[in-house]
Amino acid sequence: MKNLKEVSCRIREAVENNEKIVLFSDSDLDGITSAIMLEKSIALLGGESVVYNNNIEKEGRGLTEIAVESVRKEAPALLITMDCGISNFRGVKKANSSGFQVIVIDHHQAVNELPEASLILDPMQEGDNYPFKKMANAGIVYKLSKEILKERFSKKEREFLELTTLATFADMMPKEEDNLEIIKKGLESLKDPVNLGMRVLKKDLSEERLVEKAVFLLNTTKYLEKTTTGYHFLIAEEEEKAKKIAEELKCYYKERQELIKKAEEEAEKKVFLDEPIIFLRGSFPPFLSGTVATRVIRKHKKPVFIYTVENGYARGSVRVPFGEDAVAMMKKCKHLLENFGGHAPAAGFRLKEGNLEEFKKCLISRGVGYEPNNL
Ligand SMILES: [Mn+2]
Repeated sequence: MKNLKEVSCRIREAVENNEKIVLFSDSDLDGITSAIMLEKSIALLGGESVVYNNNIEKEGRGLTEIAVESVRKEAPALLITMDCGISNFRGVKKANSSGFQVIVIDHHQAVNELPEASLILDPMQEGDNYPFKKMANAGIVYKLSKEILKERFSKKEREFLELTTLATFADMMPKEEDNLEIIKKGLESLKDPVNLGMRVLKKDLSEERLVEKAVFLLNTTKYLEKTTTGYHFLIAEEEEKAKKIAEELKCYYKERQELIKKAEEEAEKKVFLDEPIIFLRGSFPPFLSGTVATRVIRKHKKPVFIYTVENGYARGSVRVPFGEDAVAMMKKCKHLLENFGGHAPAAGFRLKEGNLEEFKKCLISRGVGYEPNNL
């Protein structure tokens, strides 16, 4: 994998030189497990790192300029993004000028150019010849940890397999090749979990049911000061604490289910089936657009663009029918967008509110929804 050795070397060097390391990850299960594995690897080498999860509601997705403001007080430092960063051109630029050296670790598609990071670890980037491209970000960090820790990796192997398995399920990555290898071993380990949080959730569940439950409870959790309850749950070292957080997670999950139900009903009312794409504005909280879009496409099987508007900007999620490519669709109209990125089946975008109508027209006029945008 391109830059795997280089990133590993740079992290080991930072630990040796007592440099400050900031880990900035997405706040979903893939992001938090990535951050936890790298944090633990660095700790095992005798180094220290500070973890920040992306507060998407406040900062927007990824290492945005606002997110750089949140971590700015840590500069100068080595700043490592995880499960985000590959399309945060402006954020990375700002981080560079704020006293950070940036490493991007991501598994999302790069859009046109690459951010000005000192190193980029992303199997989707041009020039990466690693044959398997469909790992969760945690899968990449799993391999990186192995490279960083060398023989010491065995101490963490089981727990990291468990965490990577959770992330691979949460991100719905295909159960094949590298992923399958990890999942098999991860599920085996989850029969009697090493991770304390997972032990607390397990009770009498089978390992498969445990993963399902963990994905429900941990893929979206409450944002605290710098990190999320999901992160705290998975790093808990005392059973009482883990149990207490588990109760909070269950409560938050319930509240969220109610919000999702309402948002879904609202979206369903706004679907016009006469158009080749579903393009609609929600009045629900912005972080729900992805979940709602996933539910809408399950039902209607045509490209879905769902967005919310705040301060003159629209931010939304795209889901497309199986085998089509959401990022390729948006590339056709990228002149109207401020930012976009993601995977073929699921992506996101941001644009000026005033460009919304034009964006929709552009997509339709360039064939989106009429002809399949095949991969
Ligand atoms: Mn991910």
